[in-house]
Amino acid sequence: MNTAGTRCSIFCRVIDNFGDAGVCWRLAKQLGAEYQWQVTLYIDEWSLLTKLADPNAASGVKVARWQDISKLDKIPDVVIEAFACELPPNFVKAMANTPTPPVWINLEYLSAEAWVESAHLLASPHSSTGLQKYFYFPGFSGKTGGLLREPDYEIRRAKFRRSELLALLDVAPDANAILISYFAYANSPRRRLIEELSVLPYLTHLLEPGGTGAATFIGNLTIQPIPFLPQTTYDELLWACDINFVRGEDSFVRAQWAGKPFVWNTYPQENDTHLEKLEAFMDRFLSPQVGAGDTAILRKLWRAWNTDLTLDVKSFIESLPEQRTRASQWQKSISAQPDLAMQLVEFCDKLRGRLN
Ligand code: TRH
Repeated sequence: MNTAGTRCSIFCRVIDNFGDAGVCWRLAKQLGAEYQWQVTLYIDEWSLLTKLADPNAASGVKVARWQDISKLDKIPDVVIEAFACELPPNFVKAMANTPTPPVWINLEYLSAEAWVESAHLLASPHSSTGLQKYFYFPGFSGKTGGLLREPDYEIRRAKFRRSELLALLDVAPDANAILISYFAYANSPRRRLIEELSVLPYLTHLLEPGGTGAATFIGNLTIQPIPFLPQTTYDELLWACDINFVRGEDSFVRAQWAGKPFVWNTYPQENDTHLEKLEAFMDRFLSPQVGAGDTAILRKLWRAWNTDLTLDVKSFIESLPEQRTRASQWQKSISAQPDLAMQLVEFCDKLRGRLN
């Protein structure tokens, strides 16, 4: 399949935090570098990209401001509307008026819930123009759009030197310390975690990207703020740590690729919808097909982490060998699926063939 030169615009309006920009940037980079698509990413929060992006990794990608959409003189071949961000009506009109309208994709949020499989790739006609918009759902099964993963991921990992990263970050954990990365929402029970870690009979060292100030020491726990890292260095942090606390969507997926034990903080939603997402993911991740062993410890900890209940971090840490095996088996099982960019390119190519 050679779709090189496909003109693609990705549209992203940041709702909050980093995930919307993070996912769009990752997808843009991969479509540009791996498939040689000519990608323009229209985004309303430029400042976020400068935090996430690494300067040498954007071959084939142009970043534009949201208001520059009106300057677009040629309608692209593929339009990716991220997370139903609503394209400007004039732009949609211009799409409809082109002799060959673009393939229009609505890239949705990730969820492990079963209904996603039946909604993936469904077409929905746009109300005033009748243009078809296709729902594209990332996911964990063969009936979804897969997960974002760059083709050089394992190559980068093979070259990775933990000692170099720790030196770069000025992190010098005790040789016996359990190293933990921490990225969670403000409403997570962080205080409970700190209290529990500090009284454990093991040394723990918690790294907080984006934190400020000096390191603090509480009982057996060291808490060390580190800078907010570019996405590629953040991957390295996940490889370097024994346990990763992650949140939302993209860091959650990266922790799964890292194949290390992780604790997921779901993005808080109205009516506790996020707890349904949590259960749906746990059902997949903890299924007997992924691995044998006691799943109750992890289920209890993840539920507590997302509902502010007493945590049992001690049991989790004591079961780390088992947790490592599961995380690595899960990583193998999701690696066996075609990645999101590959599936998306194939789908767009099929539709363009049909439309042209
Ligand atoms: O930041 P998030 O909470 O983002 C999102 C948004 O809130 C979004 O609206 C919501 O719907 C979605 O979550 C589910 O969490 P996420 O998805 O993990 O995005 C964080 C991004 O930041 C991800 O691309 C990884 C990146 N990152 C770095 O590059 N460096 C870092 O040091 C850290 C901690 C994260």
